[in-house]
Amino acid sequence: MTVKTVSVTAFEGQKPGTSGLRKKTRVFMQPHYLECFVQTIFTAIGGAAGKTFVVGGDGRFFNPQAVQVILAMAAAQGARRAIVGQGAVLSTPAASHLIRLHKTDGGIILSASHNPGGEDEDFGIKFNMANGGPAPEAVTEAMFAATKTMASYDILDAPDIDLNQIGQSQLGGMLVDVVSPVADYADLMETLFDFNAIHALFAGGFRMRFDAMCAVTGPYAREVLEARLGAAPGTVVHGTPLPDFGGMHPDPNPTWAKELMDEMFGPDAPDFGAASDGDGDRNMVVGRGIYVSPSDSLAVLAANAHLAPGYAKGLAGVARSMPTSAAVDRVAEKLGIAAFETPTGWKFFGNLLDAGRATLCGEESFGTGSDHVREKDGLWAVLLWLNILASRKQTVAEILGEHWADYGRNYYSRHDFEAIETARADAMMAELRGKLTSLAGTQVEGMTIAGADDFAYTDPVDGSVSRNQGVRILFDDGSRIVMRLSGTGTEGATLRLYLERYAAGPDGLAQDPQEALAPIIRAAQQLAGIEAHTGRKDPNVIT
Ligand code: G16
Repeated sequence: MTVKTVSVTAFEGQKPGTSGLRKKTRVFMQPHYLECFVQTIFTAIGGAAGKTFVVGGDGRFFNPQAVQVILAMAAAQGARRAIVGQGAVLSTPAASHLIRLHKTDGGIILSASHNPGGEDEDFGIKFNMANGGPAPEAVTEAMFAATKTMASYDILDAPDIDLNQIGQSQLGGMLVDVVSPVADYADLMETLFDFNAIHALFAGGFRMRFDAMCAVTGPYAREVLEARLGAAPGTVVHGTPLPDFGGMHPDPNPTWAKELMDEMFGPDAPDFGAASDGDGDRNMVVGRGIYVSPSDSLAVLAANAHLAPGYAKGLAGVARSMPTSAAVDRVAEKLGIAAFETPTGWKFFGNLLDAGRATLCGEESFGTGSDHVREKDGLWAVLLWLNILASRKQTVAEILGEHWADYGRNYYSRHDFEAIETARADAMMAELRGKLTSLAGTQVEGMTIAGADDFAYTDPVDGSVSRNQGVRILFDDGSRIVMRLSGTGTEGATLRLYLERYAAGPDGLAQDPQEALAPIIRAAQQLAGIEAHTGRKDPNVIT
């Protein structure tokens, strides 16, 4: 086996976004494209020599071929060992766990998360650090810088290795360890939750539906829910991962997980429903006849986490991304613990978790997690809900109702305007940013604006500063409008409009969120001129 040095011309636009590099699959499949980006990863981390990496992906189209390329490049560049999920598959949280469990130097994860998969859909790649978490901005910026001067990469000229059999083999000087993608992760879950109580819940007739959306979580959910916790066979649906996710859009929200929503709001609905995304880090939770928004889910989990053995001694603090509703802040205040507000992107939670300052983190984008790994974790969130349901012996609707009665309700919704022409979206944001300083004190829709800014974050652990993380317009009654452009799309620009209004109760806690937020929605249209700029009046996705 020989090492080939391949000369290349640098590609433009290999800039990591909110969570790694995401592009159309065909872009990744063009000669040298993936290789160049893998080379920049190794360059940015000071080389691969002597290092151990976890490698795997969410099983989407091109995942197996990409893993072979990464292994051949790691071997050519002197890596010591690669730990690979059987079949080249690992969910994102399971990869994070393996990085930590084996104390590796990091991991390369192949996924475009909740974006559809297939030859004409999306693909992605990201690097996670030795703590198991996504590379911080300083590292992704070093990667992007390296992409611009890329001139060659080294790769081993070797036949593909068999990744379908668990066991060890040698690729050049590198040991390849093919491991079960599921077993270690499932064992970790047993250390955090009261499996006996959840088992008893299912044994008592509690019914659940888990929609894995033909993506990576199917085998994890079957093992944990059906095999270890005794949920009825068939609890997990769409449980076989497919390269194109069976044509499903594996984004667990009411729009894309419509089949689950219809079942949960239909006759004879199960007691509890959940869905997860392409790579298993996102979750949606639904009770019988009631949808739980991700921001409310985070708040309920924070208020009740002590009921699970892994969190019985309480939480050090909680963290949420800036656009996530402030519902969890109210819980933190009552518990007397810190609440952190970070920019969008799980990577911003890493330092807080490592420093022991936050135990639970969450985002409006259907991500919730804790310090057990350094990624958000869909099945983990579902298990914490199950533990709480088993312990409180109440329905989801009762738990949510009591939560709102205790803390008040943060009405919340996100409106997405997808595939807008990038120049028009940029012009709209620039115009809005230009008038932020003049908004305070003015009135819109009968509401007074208290202040407006572009969110900047100073990491309390390492002091690094991240600017321009989203426009905030704050009203004097605590309501908010937040606007930013997504960093995970692959087509044009996606405008995310986040809307929030607080109702203290006891009255007015049971409104329809879109009705409760109607004046704020109108205010956003007026202030940003969304229709005038983009030609779009209504969003494509509402969560
Ligand atoms: C990623 C990030 C999340 C972020 C989400 C949406 O999730 O890890 O922190 O909230 O993207 O980001 P954006 O609003 O920029 O599209 P995932 O599940 O796609 O890896």
